[in-house]
Parts: sequence; C-alpha cells; structure tokens
Amino acid sequence: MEALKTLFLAIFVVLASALYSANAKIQEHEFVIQATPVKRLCNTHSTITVNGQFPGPTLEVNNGDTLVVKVTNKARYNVTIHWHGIRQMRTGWADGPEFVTQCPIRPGESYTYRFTIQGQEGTLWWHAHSSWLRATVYGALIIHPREGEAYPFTKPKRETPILLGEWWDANPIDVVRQATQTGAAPNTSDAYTINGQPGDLYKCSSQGTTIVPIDSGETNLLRVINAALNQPLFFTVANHKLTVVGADASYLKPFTTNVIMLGPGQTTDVLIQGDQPPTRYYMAARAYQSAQNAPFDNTTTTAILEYKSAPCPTKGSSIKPVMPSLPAYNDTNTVTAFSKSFRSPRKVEVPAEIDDNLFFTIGLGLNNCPKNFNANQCQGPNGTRFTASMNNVSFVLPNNVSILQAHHLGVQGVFTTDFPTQPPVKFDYTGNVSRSLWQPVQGTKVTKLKFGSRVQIVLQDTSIVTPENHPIHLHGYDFYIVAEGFGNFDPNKDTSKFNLVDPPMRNTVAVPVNGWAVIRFVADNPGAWIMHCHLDVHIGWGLATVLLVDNGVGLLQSIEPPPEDLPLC
Ligand SMILES: *[C@@H]1O[C@H](CO)[C@@H](O)[C@H](O)[C@H]1NC(C)=O
Ligand SMILES: *[C@@H]1O[C@H](CO)[C@@H](O)[C@H](O)[C@H]1NC(C)=O
Ligand SMILES: *[C@@H]1O[C@H](CO)[C@@H](O)[C@H](O)[C@H]1NC(C)=O
Ligand SMILES: *[C@@H]1O[C@H](CO)[C@@H](O)[C@H](O)[C@H]1NC(C)=O
Ligand SMILES: *[C@@H]1O[C@H](CO)[C@@H](O)[C@H](O)[C@H]1NC(C)=O
Ligand SMILES: *[C@@H]1O[C@H](CO)[C@@H](O)[C@H](O)[C@H]1NC(C)=O
Ligand SMILES: *[C@@H]1O[C@H](CO)[C@@H](O)[C@H](O)[C@H]1NC(C)=O
Ligand SMILES: *[C@@H]1O[C@H](CO)[C@@H](O)[C@H](O)[C@H]1NC(C)=O
Ligand SMILES: [Cu+2]
Repeated sequence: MEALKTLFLAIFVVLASALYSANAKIQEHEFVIQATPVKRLCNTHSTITVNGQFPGPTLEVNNGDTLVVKVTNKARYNVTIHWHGIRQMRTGWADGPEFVTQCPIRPGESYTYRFTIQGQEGTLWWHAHSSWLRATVYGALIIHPREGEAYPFTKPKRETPILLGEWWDANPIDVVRQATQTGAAPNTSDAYTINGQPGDLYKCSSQGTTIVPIDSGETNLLRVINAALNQPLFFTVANHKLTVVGADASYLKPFTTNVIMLGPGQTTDVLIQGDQPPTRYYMAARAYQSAQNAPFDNTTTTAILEYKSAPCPTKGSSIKPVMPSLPAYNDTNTVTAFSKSFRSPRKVEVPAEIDDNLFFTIGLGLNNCPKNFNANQCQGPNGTRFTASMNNVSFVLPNNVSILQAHHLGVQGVFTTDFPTQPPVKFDYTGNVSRSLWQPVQGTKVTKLKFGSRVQIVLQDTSIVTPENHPIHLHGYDFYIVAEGFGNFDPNKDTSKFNLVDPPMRNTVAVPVNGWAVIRFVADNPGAWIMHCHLDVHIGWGLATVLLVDNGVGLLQSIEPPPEDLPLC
C-alpha cells in the first residue's frame, strides 16, 4: 500500500515537473582550475583561478534550470567546487566540500557537477571548498525567476554583482600552511576587493578600480556577495539609500538602510536609485570586527558608482568621488539593528512542532601543546595552538573517503554518530569561562536525522578565547532564523520571542557576538551536509560538524546514486 502510494506520488511528481519545467534549460559550462598571473598591490602572483578569470565567471540561470559544470583541475592543488546555497535536492554528490560529499579532484583530473535549481531565486555564488583556495576561486551564481515570471519588486534597469573579496599579497595556501604549522592565527589579508579590485585607496590600484554605472532616475539592483575568506564586512554607498529586497536567494520584506553587513558566505540584494546629483560616489566595504584583541585587516576597498551623465573626467583631473562614512569596526549595534530588520515578505510555514531539538555551542579554544611538539609549532597564545569547536568537538575531516560515500557504502570507522545534542558541560557560555574548559576533543562526529524531521538548532556563541560573530552556514538547506539575542539562550525566557510568522530564510546566519541564534528547518533533503563557520580560519580549527540526513521512503525521498566520475581518494 505504502509502496503503491509512493509510486503514484512518483508518477505525479514526474508529470508535474515535466509540465512545469517545459521551458527549463540545461546549461553546460567548463571550469578549468589553473594558475594565472594576477597583479594586485604592485605585485604579480601566480593565482589559482577558473578559466584564467579573477573573480571567476558569473553563472546566470533561471529557477528550474539544470547546471552541468565540468571542472578540470590543471593546478597543483587538490580542489573541489561548492555551489553555495544551492539546495542540491537529492544531488548531494554535487555539493562539493572535500571529504564530506566527495574526495578532492586531484591535479590532472576532472569531475562534472550536475544539479537542478529548484524553487530558489536571487543571488548565490560558487567557490572552492578545499583548503584556502576559495580566496581566489569564486564567482557569482545568479538565479533569475522562471521565464515569464517577475521579481516581487520594481524591475531594475541594471543589475550588478558586487563580489567582496579578500586579497593576500602572498600565496593564500602558504599563509594557511604556515598557520597550521605554527598553531598561531594566520596572517591577516592585505586588502579587500570589489569584483577582484582593491580600489583607489590602495597602492598601485587606481587603474583597475571597479566602475558601477547608474543613470539619473534609474533603479538598479546590486547583488552583494561576501566572498571574503575570514572577515564580516560592512558595505555602503555614499549619499545613496539601500533598499534590501533579498538575501541568500530568498526574498525579504523590503526595508531601507544606509549600510549593510554581510558575514562571509552571505549575500544581500539591494535596490539603489539614481536620485543624487550626477557625479561619482564611492561604494566601500571594510571590516566588522567583533573578536577582541585579534589583529585584523582594517583597510577599505572601494568601487565607484558613476552617473552616466556625470561630466566626463578629463585625464589627470578626474572628479574625486564622494566618500561615504562607515560604521566603527566594532559597531555591533548597527549590525543588530540591521539583522533585526529582516522579515520574510509574507507569512511563511515555519515548523511549529520540533522533533530534533539541538543546542550547539560554537567558539574558539586553545590546545595545550603535546610534549613532542617544539616551540615553533606552538605559537598560539602562551605557547598553545588555536582550535575551535561545536559542542566541544573540534571537527576532523576524514582523509581516505568522503563522509557521504562512507555512509552510502556502509564503510565503518570513518565517523561516529554521537555528536552531542546538547553541550556536554553546561557553563556560563558568555561569561568568564574557566581555563579548564578551553580545550575541546577532536573527532569526526555527526548528527543523524530522520528524513522529514523538524529540526531546531540553537547556536550559542562562547566567550572562550574571545567571543565573536560567527557566520554559520548549513549546506543542503535554507533555514528560518526565528530569533537572535545576546548572552546565554534561555528557553524559558526566549522561546516566547520566536518569530514563527514571517522570519527570514537564509543559508548562513551571523550568530551575534556573545549571543545566540535559533534556526528551524525540515530535514527533507537526504545527504551529508556540513554545517560550519564560514570564516575559513575557523573551519581549519574545527568549527564544523555534519548533519547526516537519512533517505525517506521511495526514490523521490532518496539521494540519487553517485555519479560515475565521482572522485575517489
Ligand atoms: C606572515 O607574516 C610574517 C610577518 O609579516 C612574514 O614574515 C611571513 O612571511 C608571512 N607569511 C606568509 C606565508 O606570507
Ligand atoms: C589600522 O591598523 C594599524 C595598525 O595595525 C594602524 O596603524 C592604523 O592606524 C589602522 N588604520 C585605521 C584606518 O584604523
Ligand atoms: C569600540 O572601539 C572603540 C575604540 O576604537 C572603543 O572606544 C569602544 O569602547 C569599542 N566599543 C565596543 C562596543 O567595544
Ligand atoms: C597568557 O599569559 C599571560 C600571563 O600569564 C596572561 O595574562 C594571559 O591572560 C594569558 N593569555 C591567554 C590567552 O591565556
Ligand atoms: C579510512 O581511515 C579510517 C580511520 O583512519 C579507517 O578506519 C578506515 O578503515 C579507512 N577507510 C578506508 C576506506 O580506507
Ligand atoms: C576570570 O576568572 C579567573 C579565575 O577563574 C580570574 O582569575 C579572573 O580574574 C576572572 N576574570 C575576570 C575578567 O573576571
Ligand atoms: C571539552 O572536553 C575536554 C576533554 O574532556 C574537557 O577537558 C573540557 O573541559 C571540555 N570543555 C567543554 C566546554 O565542555
Ligand atoms: C589530495 O587528495 C588526496 C585524496 O584524494 C589525499 O590523499 C591527499 O592527501 C590530498 N593532498 C593534499 C595536499 O591535501
Ligand atoms: Cu567562526
């Protein structure tokens, strides 16, 4: 009976999607990962790029389309590509994080990612998900509405992707390797970039500054993406209001602001109007830094918003653009006001009853140095090594098989399913934490979830080493952010403040510094889904875990078989 029901459902869904996707397209692309000379800040580096482009190619699709991207690795590093924010319904093999859903594409090898965009519209992006390669291997992935469908806001005259990046005047792989060896924090970056260019305020950089055109009376859409490796960023445009209409490829109830903040991994769509005197205005981004006593890159990247009717700048005497003011680096109040403005456009279906109620602490730690280590391997604070954890487990990736393969094939000994559902020790998470709690355990522990389970996760920052705003990204899902707050989450007091009516939907939540966020979703996509801090420095230290979602009943609730060219270890 159950089988028959599933069969009928299957036929129905196949027919329905055949009708529905009458005009859906299949787009094929080739990505060649290769070293390319790139000159920034006066120096030329042999930079890892896609097809020699930095940033990489922008992919533009319509909701319902299928992407087929053949990635060939002609670089000297292992690589994988992640399609950030794409739900990958039943196609978890195409998600990308190395040793989670696939083994790396080794130098000389290739792998074809195939997946269909289902019910998502807005701005996403793609990036390498292997070591620190995403410092330069990234690009925009723009999803337009289905053909014949419109945006839920004024159709913009122009649309411009604004990719915020982070540039080292060094090989980023050397930077992370050095940090891994020493146990210290990695060197901070030397510049931020907009569409790959640092902009006028940096040495040797005025030539390539990104110009964003606008004309008087126009409404344009800026698709802002924080592709920086390690830094949440403020973004603003001089003299222009920003009307926020979407984030992470979900629409929002529009609201207007002077400045936006994006954690790495987050995207924000803003409308901007050409309602100012026709001249040149800087758009600028710089750090939001919530960690204390930690060095950070305090430089400012700019691009120029240029009115087409602006007087032609003559050589040598071009008009100096108007500079915006930016919030102070530590302006958490502005961040809070901004994130509290987020609402879904209308009432949404948030899971009301919860099957899996999880509470995960997120934060840093320090490992005391093992006896056999020498001093130069222990250059963290007071001769320690930096680490990070969720629920006191510092995540270790497998190195001989991916978690999804191990799960699919039933390979034992790769991971355990005992990730704690609650912090193993309860303490004052945001208080003065005793040193005896600072050293986590290492492990490849995952959380198993039944197909269809209604999940709530409380993400609680800790003040171990330093509190910090951590952008927590979940693969394979969009989730509702039903509440955020400061201090320790208190179920008795805070549950009543949940927004179960019109909370925003995202794939990355910037968990308030010294605070918490609560997310809800239905586990309707089988696979192995990494949930991690999108500050790459923290992933390396272990601020990650995996949610392993079982297959449901029948084919349509099961992950597809692995592709034949899936890279093995
Ligand atoms: C990191 O910074 C230090 C100090 O400026 C420098 O000596 C070192 O070469 C840098 N490391 C890398 C990999 O660039
Ligand atoms: C950035 O930091 C350096 C020291 O690390 C300091 O000298 C400089 O004044 C800072 N610049 C700004 C704009 O805050
Ligand atoms: C932010 O930094 C300034 C100094 O740069 C300091 O005076 C202020 O107390 C800091 N604010 C917070 C909230 O930490
Ligand atoms: C390092 O040691 C100094 C001196 O004992 C102490 O003041 C400081 O808090 C220590 N820092 C950390 C991170 O343990
Ligand atoms: C992979 O490594 C783990 C742990 O080191 C080991 O238990 C397992 O047998 C290995 N699996 C394969 C497929 O080699
Ligand atoms: C934190 O606690 C330690 C002992 O547990 C104490 O020595 C220290 O003074 C406390 N720090 C603050 C800021 O309260
Ligand atoms: C984490 O586990 C280690 C090892 O058991 C323990 O020493 C430490 O206190 C734990 N910390 C927390 C926050 O649970
Ligand atoms: C590249 O990937 C293979 C597994 O496919 C792994 O054994 C090897 O250690 C990786 N190399 C590096 C440098 O990480
Ligand atoms: Cu983090």
